[in-house]
Amino acid sequence: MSESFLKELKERGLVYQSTDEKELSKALGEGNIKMYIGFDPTANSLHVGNLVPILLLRRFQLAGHFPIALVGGGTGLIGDPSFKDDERQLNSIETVQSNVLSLKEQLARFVDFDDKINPAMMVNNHDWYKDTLFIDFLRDIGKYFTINYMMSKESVRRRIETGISYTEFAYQLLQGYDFYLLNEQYGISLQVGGSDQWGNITAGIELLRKKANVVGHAFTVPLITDSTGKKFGKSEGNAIWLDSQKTSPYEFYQFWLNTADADAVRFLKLFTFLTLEEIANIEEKFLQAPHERLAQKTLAKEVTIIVHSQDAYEQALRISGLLFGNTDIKELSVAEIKQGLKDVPNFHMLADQDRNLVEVLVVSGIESSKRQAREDIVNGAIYVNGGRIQEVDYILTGRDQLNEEITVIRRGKKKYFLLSYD
Ligand code: 629
Repeated sequence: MSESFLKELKERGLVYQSTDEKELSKALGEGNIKMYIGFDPTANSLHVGNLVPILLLRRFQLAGHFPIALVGGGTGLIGDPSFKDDERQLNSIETVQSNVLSLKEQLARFVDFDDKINPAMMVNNHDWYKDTLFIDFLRDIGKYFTINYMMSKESVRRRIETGISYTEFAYQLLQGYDFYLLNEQYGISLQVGGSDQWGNITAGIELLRKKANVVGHAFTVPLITDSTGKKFGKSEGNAIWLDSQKTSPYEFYQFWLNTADADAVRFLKLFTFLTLEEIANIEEKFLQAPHERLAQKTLAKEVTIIVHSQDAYEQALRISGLLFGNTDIKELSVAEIKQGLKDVPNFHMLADQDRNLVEVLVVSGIESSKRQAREDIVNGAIYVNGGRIQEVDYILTGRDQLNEEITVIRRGKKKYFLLSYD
């Protein structure tokens, strides 16, 4: 079953580099392997760029192994130089501590700590670094690493020109020591990370071999890019966060729905728990009718449910339905309407002024002339907050202001406009 687990991970595109594959496969075969993935608290939320490793924790648990999520409360105070062009600004201790709490809460949603057979675990490397003496660390750990070895890491090499502080240079030793310590304390023998983590992970393998005479295992997952080669995980320059306060479930859903045809099936394998067989079925239908976007819709649905909830998915669907005329505005709260209409033309109005609808339609640019506005009203093409208005001298007043914040104007079936009040 374990050999088939590794095989499945590979078929899903989840294995990029690895230590000796026979050894790895054997270790998985012996069953119940303990593996870990680390996340540094550099922000107060994880983002979709972390999602493949996060879901891997769950894949391991589902396959009967023990996943351990490490939150880097210690390493987060230092800053990983891997694939960063510039030295990082140090975060304050308070910021790191508060980020640790947020990350712990988020990670906890993806694994089960109470499983009777193979429970997950969470550790924080600040728990051991807060008591580690510098002199001890240099004597006990530093001695195992030559400068040549440390400088050969890609994360260091690419910074030779621009500069790297001793602090960030030392980062690989910390991650190396984590692996060593977790092996000693809990028997963790496998570390997984993104391909940017290979240098740090192999530092741990090296330490395990030299200091404990233990063969550690590791593999990396590929860094995800989309078919245009663009870095994955941003929408209009903004990161897509897992925290619903930072990226609403609706925005989150839309991000996945907008996946290019060329990426959608690959993403189903990377980001969902659908079986490869189920994905093959979806692919077949998708290739026959790409315009129906079955792959994107399934992807957006599955990932929104995994990261948020079934309710959040249904809410996202309802909000999405607004623009396409499938959802009645009355089914939505003002907050939901604002999300769904955040990209439609928005016209600012003074709150305490009653205004003639025809006039508003013209000054806001919804209609090109008063004559056209009147004609559309009479023909029943103008809706205020979902209700058709057919009186040409209708006056917009306070009662048309939802929550005293907005009025939704619709022209025809799908053309939306927002009036918002200052
Ligand atoms: C101590 C710290 C460890 C093991 C790992 C770490 C964190 C690691 C790191 N990881 C990235 C992060 O925290 O910086 N040094 O943002 C991030 N990771 C997930 C994937 C990644 C990686 O959390 O590995 O490749 C991208 O998703 O960049 O003992």
